[in-house]
Amino acid sequence: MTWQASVVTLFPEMFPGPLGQSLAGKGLRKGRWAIDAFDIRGFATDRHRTVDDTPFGGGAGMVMRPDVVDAALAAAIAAGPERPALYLTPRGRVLDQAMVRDFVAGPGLILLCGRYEGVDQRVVEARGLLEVSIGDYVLSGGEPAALVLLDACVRLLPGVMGAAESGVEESHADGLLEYPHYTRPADWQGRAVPPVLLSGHHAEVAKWRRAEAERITRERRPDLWARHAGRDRAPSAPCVTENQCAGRDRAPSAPCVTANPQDAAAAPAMDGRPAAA
Ligand code: 6GU
Repeated sequence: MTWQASVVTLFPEMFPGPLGQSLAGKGLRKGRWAIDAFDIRGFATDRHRTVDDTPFGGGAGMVMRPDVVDAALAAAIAAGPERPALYLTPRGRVLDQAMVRDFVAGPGLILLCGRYEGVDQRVVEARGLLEVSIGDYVLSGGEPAALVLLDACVRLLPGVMGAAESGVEESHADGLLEYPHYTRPADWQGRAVPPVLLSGHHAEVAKWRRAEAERITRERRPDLWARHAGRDRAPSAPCVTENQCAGRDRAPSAPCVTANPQDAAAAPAMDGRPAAA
């Protein structure tokens, strides 16, 4: 089964965009994944093709109309009703590698991209959309965030990344940042490569890399380090879809956010990361 991404957007020509290049592009042409875009403007009903209106309560900017956005979403959901549906917004739960792994374990994703001040919140509620952010800064729309999220997912699909092992040792795979890399020349502008890497002693190399990964994580990301150090005791972040729960060897600290993503009654949409228990 092909992993299917459907993007609901006012700018369908932005897709696949950069994902048509390099390894993601090769994977796309090989059929390892597929992408289609649903043009929200195509679901407008008036002769001006209106997709937005002024916000109730006043204020700056425009809000995307619930009726138009919902019709576009309905078309994407009809094309693959078993897929989780996400709304990309800086108000969402911040994406991490565990969420990416969970998305990849499923059949694909439906990604709603907002523009202007965003989408009428009633669509998010009615469709039980999982609200996801890619970090604490503001983009002009959800489209670049959708491309980032899809890049993170697609590279983990079987047959997309070159070396199978390059998914295991990379940053965040074990909750640690990755050790630094070196190649020839062994001496460059008077800078030597760490000697252990030239020793041919595999066990020593592995030990050095592990120590470097831990040091760099401790120095740069005390938040990741605290979670890594306490990973046997503290429960990890709640899972995002049912996939992660199924593969878990212990109870999550919180229930699935989207036990059934299309069923609005199953779970409320999430606006942020819950505190670890
Ligand atoms: Cl998902 N959307 C927008 N507009 N800005 C963002 C974001 C998403 N994630 C971080 N900033």
